[in-house]
Amino acid sequence: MAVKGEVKSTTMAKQVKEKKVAKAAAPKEKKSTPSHPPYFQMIKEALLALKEKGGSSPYAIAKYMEEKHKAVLPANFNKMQRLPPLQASKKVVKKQPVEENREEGEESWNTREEEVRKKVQWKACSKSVKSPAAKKAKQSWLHRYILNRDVCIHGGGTVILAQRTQNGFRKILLDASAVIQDHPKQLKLYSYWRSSCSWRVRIALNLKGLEYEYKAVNLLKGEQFSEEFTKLNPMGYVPALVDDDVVIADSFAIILYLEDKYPQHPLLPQDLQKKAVNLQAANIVSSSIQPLQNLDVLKYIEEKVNFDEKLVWVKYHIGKGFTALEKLLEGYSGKYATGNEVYLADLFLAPQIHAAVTRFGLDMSQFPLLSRLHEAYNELPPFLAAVPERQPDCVKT
Ligand SMILES: N[C@@H](CCC(=O)N[C@@H](CS)C(=O)NCC(=O)O)C(=O)O
Repeated sequence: MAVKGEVKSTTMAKQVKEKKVAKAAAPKEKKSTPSHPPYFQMIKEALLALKEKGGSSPYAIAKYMEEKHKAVLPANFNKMQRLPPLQASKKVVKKQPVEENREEGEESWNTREEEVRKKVQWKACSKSVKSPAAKKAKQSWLHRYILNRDVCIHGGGTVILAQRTQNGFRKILLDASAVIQDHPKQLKLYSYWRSSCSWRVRIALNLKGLEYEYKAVNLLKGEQFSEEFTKLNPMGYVPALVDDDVVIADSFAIILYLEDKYPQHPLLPQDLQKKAVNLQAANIVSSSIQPLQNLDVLKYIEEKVNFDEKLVWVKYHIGKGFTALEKLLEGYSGKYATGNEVYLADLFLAPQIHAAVTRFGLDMSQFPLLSRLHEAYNELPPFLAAVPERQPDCVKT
């Protein structure tokens, strides 16, 4: 028989145990990730948009960031300082022979930035230097943001962009292409050269000036069904995009994600009607044409009916969609689908028209508007760089 004390201690032990179990079972609170683009990205965006020679002031940059990203910036986004807290580099920055590192078209540090560099006292920002003066310099006016090879230096009232090299730093011209070229390749695109869905995403990445690593998935070899790829997209379709720890499959979802995260070169117009037309046109292609010409559908028709029937099928469905698109875009088109700016509809139309012409031999004479757009797309570098023939996995037949 248990005595009273024993019962009590058993009950307490039971309670503690239950508490522990409940704690372990409770879902862990997810670490919230900021909904705004990384600070470095926003600073770059501001510098590119402001286009001030020699860099822009932290105030101007922060003002731009605030105007552009007001809705998503944290409530404590400091109005005075307006930049995130100091993050000191762990690396010792050596004084570098700048001329040796200079590439054609680049300015060296021997201009105004050389003075800034001297003032900044590079060694002061290294963790190995602990003098009070160094600490003061670090805390009061030196902010550095290091992201792979890039560094943004905020010192002496000016913010400039520089590139980290083996020997130290060098300035990058504040020219869109130079800076964008230098963007780290954190993005990976799983793509197939001839896939029109991958192609749309390639255009979006090019328009937004985002570098990416091309990961070829050979659809003819069935690589889309591999264990590795189906972890990214259980549907076994390309494209899939990996952006750090974010994985997205489906071209529409990927493009809208890129649009939110990388706002440069907006793909949707402000005008609501025009925006809706862009979404409608994109959807005609992505849900009423492309799925009907997909590899597995065509294989099925070939097997169940015959080889010739698949072309008849494809032409019928492309023609139906194109007829609707001609009518839809009639009142909106300019040089491009919905005016004189490239928007979402163009990203979906370009690969679809190209496939209709080159792969399926569709008679385009019934579609004058789309034929005109096809020609216009063939003159745009971000579109041309995305064509199948220019992809690393292209197979010449
Ligand atoms: N809705 C998806 C469709 C993706 C899709 O159909 N991809 C095609 C290439 S464009 C594919 O991977 N086909 C492989 C197959 O049919 O086995 C998207 O837009 O990404």
